[in-house]
Amino acid sequence: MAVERSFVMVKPDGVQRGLVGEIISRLERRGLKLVAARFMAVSRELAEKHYEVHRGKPFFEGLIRFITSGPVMAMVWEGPNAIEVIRSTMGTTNPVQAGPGTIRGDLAVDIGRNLVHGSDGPDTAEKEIALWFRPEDIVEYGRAADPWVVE
Ligand code: DAT
Ligand code: MG
Repeated sequence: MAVERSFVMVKPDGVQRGLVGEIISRLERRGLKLVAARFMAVSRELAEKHYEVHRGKPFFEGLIRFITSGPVMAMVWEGPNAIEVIRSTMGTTNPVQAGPGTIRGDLAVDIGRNLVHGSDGPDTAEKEIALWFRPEDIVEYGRAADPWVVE
């Protein structure tokens, strides 16, 4: 069981709809640990770097406009297998297919307004965390409940 870190962002639709607390709460209740957070406006430059892999796709321009359209809650979450745990908590990219009980399956209906980002693998997690945070922004700490979350 590998302890991992994942970059998670509540996108502008989540902020505008008042779902920041709901999304954080779901990750907290899962047992994951918040180790960095930054409520911020996103520049076009940062958005394009973050979504570089999608450059050239038909939805790229709309995606960049959306992500820069309002503030986001950028975070780093830590835990055993955090990357996969967060992806499954989020649900599939298209909320139409996302299962009930997932963030996107419960709270979203449109692929272009799917509320939340989570890193899709260890390499992207490392890159995204370095893009959005400085090393000193990550807080290392223990929680009394940790032994009740992980054996
Ligand atoms: P995910 O956010 O689940 O990692 P992704 O990396 O494939 O999904 O795409 C990034 C975002 O781009 C996604 O959250 C929503 C948007 N997107 C992806 N595919 C799209 C499509 N076919 N039409 C519109 N938006 C799309
Ligand atoms: Mg992705």
